[in-house]
Amino acid sequence: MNNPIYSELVNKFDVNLVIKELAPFGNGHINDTYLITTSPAEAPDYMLQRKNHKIFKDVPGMMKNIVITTGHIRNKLVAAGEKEVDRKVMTYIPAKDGQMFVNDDEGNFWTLFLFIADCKVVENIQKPGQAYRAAQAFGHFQQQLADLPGEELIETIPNFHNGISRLFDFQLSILKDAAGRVSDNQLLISKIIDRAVEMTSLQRWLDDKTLPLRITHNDTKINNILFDQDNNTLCVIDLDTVMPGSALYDFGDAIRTLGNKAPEDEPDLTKIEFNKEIYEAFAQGYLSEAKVFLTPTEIDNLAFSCRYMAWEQAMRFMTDYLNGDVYYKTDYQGHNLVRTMAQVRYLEVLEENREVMENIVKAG
Ligand code: GN1
Ligand code: MG
Repeated sequence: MNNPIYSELVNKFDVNLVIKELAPFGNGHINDTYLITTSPAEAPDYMLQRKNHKIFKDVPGMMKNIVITTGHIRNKLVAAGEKEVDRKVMTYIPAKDGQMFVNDDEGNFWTLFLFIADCKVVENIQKPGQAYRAAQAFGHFQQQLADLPGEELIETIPNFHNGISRLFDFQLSILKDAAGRVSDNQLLISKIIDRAVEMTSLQRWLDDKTLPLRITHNDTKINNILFDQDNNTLCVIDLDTVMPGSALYDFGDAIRTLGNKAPEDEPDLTKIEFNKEIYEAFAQGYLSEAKVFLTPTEIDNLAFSCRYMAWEQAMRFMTDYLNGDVYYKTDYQGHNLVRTMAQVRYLEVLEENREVMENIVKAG
């Protein structure tokens, strides 16, 4: 795929590169990503990404967040004498006009960043040691940003993990019933609504400052960490949603995928089981980095955050299903419903394991 349109786009960035090949990359639900292989072979490769501006309504603001946070991390790495800075933090390339993106004729926003070579993304962790290191990477990321004033960052997607506002959107989708899907799914809907009082407490604690607002990643799926070939972590990627949030979002969201033995869209609900070993390793790894800055209330609610994020995600998938599949990319008809059922089942599994999870945090 060596379309002239892509070369034209790439030429607008402030970098000299010769495109050898351009190919779709990865499996994100939101943006479109392409790997640009360059010539000569030893020259660095790049990633070209079309940001979904229907979802990210303020791409310039989002890119400003990314520049501020990656710059902050980069400065720390340099000060610490890190030799491979470009492998430990993402490097975005500015456009020739100084902006951090390029627009095409259709008003899309394109960004370019350095491809980190010799690395891998994992979709599923089975080894506790790897989960421990992944948790350290996310905890370290939060720690690196702990001294960055939150006011400098915008809310890329307002109310992104705000359970009260997500619940409102969900109820609206039920009332509108745009795709005529409510009546067939009453039981599933009630499983989400039944937990609303408990789950919205996280947002109430943020509102009344029982929980502190920090700078968080907000999309800590395991596939947002790069590992080297020896399974050491290199850096945290997919920084689109880095913004003020709760540390609990990041912990809970990571366990949403890592603590589940099955994928987030597993159709066979009997396969959805809690992975205690991985959870334990993750909790210990996270605490090894985050204990120094977390408050006791945050630590006390780490296990709860896992249930919260599963609930929120179930509600988001179901909202999208009821709205007629307008947000997430789907692979087949009913994909969002399957995702919702899997998330609700996972939530139930986490509820069954509540005590075990709380004890592991206490011991960590
Ligand atoms: C989206 O694009 P991806 O897969 O990194 C979503 C996350 C969800 C996730 C569910 C901006 O992330 O919040 O948790 O799908 N990102 C956005 O798999 O909505
Ligand atoms: Mg991603």
